[in-house]
Amino acid sequence: MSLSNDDRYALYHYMRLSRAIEDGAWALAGQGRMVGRLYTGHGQEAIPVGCATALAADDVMAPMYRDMGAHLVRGMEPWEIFAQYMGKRGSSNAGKDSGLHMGDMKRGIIGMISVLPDSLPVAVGVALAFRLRDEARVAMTFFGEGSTSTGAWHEAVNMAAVLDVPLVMICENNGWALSTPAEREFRGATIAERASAYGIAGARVDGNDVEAVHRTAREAVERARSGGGPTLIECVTMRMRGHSIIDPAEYVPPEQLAAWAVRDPIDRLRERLVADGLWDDGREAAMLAEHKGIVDAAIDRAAAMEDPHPQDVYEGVFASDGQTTDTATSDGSTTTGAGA
Ligand SMILES: Cc1ncc(C[n+]2csc(CCOP(=O)(O)OP(=O)(O)O)c2C)c(N)n1
Ligand SMILES: [Mg+2]
Repeated sequence: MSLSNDDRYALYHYMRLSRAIEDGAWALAGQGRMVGRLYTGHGQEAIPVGCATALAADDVMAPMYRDMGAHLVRGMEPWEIFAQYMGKRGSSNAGKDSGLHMGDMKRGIIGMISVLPDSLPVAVGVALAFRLRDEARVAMTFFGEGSTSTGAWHEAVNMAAVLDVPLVMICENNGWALSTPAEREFRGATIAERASAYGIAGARVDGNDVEAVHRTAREAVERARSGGGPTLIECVTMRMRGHSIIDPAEYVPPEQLAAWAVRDPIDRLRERLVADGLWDDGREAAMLAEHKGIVDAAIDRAAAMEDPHPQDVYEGVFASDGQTTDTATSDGSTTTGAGA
């Protein structure tokens, strides 16, 4: 399965833009203009980009808080990401959550669920719906290696396997779950080897090699779409910054960071493109300038948006399908009636 030059440029563009947005957001946080926390995807960009580009337009994806590139691939605009970061009224969840805990069903993106790894059982349900409706569609979801030690993870993988649903499960093994190193999270050598215990396909891939990630994800998406069932893919990578912006991550050994710094996924693809005669300093400078313009314009547009209104705090929170529900009011009392 070979990638065209345009495919490779697109992988490079999405990884670079993702990092430019994160750097812009980091600077914004330093100016006190962010609402809530900022999580990092720095060094892990190959995984969301390589995987999301393997999906078709009507497939559905449930990303996690490090997967900015996956949102971009699905068409989320940078200004929408900054509107979310700034907690604006017109953002994905109207200022009610922060970070990349955002989604857009029109683009097939299920918003991140904070309780880990609960996006996974939801994705199993989405994939099951596709199978029951006889639709040739695929669901994909992402989780860290830390979440694979929870009961919900094992139940969901088992259910996906037994029901043989069209699902691709991406584990981003970045070596750490907050301050807990991988060797204190599980005993087996790999996450991928668990696939055979559940009777499904599994693969382990260098998570900092975007082309390898993409090829592995594409095979899994094709397997799922053609009735071959779920796949568990372990992408081996490293979290290069703290868990979130408030975490200095002093617990990470500097030599571990140094060993991974030379395997940066963006640098690696650029070096390959240069070696193949497809990239040079001029193209690099033009892309950096283009991305700076995109990020600056996105921040300005988001900053000019309206802030949420306190009276809207319950909007979009309760059922609105006409069913009778208990509806909390802004003064804290409860009314019973048609949902708001
Ligand atoms: C059930 C549950 N327990 C704890 C947390 C708090 N928490 C948020 S992120 C995180 C670390 C997750 O590590 P991992 O799954 O490896 O993902 P990573 O952050 O490394 O990408 C924890 C413990 C949570 N969100 N949900
Ligand atoms: Mg982790």
